[in-house]
Amino acid sequence: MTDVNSWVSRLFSGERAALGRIITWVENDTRQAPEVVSAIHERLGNARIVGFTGSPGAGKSTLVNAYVAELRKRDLTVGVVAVDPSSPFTGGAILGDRIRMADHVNDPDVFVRSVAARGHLGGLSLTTSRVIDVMDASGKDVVIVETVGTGQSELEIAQIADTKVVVCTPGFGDEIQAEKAGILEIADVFAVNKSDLPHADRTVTQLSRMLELARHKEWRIPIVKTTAVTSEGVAELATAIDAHAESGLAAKRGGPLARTRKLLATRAGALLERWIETTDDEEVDQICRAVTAGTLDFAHAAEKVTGCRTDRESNRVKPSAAETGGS
Ligand SMILES: Nc1nc2c(ncn2[C@@H]2O[C@H](COP(=O)(O)OP(=O)(O)OP(=O)(O)O)[C@@H](O)[C@H]2O)c(=O)[nH]1
Ligand SMILES: [Mg+2]
Repeated sequence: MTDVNSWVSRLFSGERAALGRIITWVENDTRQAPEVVSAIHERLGNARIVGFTGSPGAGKSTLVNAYVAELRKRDLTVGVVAVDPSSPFTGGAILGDRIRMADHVNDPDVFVRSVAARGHLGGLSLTTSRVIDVMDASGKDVVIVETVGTGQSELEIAQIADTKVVVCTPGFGDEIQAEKAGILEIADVFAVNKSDLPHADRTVTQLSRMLELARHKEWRIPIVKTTAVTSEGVAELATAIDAHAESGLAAKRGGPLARTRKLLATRAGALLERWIETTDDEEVDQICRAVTAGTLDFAHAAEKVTGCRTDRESNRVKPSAAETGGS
């Protein structure tokens, strides 16, 4: 048995030291990492992956800490991945996260790990996904991913989760900003945290109005009021997460294959973006000229350039095998 294999079998038997070591390998993309990936892939898909995202300081870590306690009451084992896309260092924010998870440091069935940017250019979501996989393979029942902020890379990471909890605070709904649109899109469950502060009910009302306008129809997004510091509402939050996870939607859109697909889509999109920006291709030039001149709209131009079209009926994107021609 190779060194990697022996560590992987220790991982499968739930050994904490193996979990820590193997996460370090995949995180740093060491020479052992590819072997780990293929050794664990058949053990994936058993953990429930729950993402917590939201504005800085909304109380995500405090809420995760309380949610972990709730899961432990149900005798479920838990892995927590705290992602910090902004910091290449294990700095202040991460240290804060560690302290707020302190309730569980002596619990052998809770494993908390921070993942920082650490020079993985554009690869933080891949690293996060791998760390999730390792926790999944180690037999954790639930893996929680906390991402800070609401930027593009944070949203990308948040989307790896099977069930996405968006954490906001009273006042969130007072003004609709563009950056909130993205967060509204990804939410499966809303937590209005710091509900001990004034105006929590008003925020719930505003949010439910916003969500009525959103296109989610197959799943009614629950809005749960929580006070993470006292654990009030956290049992209800856990119930709402369960309901989503068991609705079949999480199964349909989640799991290890869906994570891979999401990451692949992002990378393919980035390639296409670079090609369109830099190519000398005559057809791309023509399409740009037509859009600039107002004779072609962006939606159709994008379809032409990618060779994909959106079926108006089903809203599904398909490769346009038969070009109908004309602009
Ligand atoms: N009043 C009140 N304060 C809370 C509540 N939950 C968290 N806080 C406080 O809000 C502050 C931020 O909490 P964190 O859990 O670190 O928030 P976070 O969203 O993880 O922060 P970042 O990871 O830095 O984005 C801390 O001082 C918490 O004690 C709550 O329910 N009510
Ligand atoms: Mg935090």
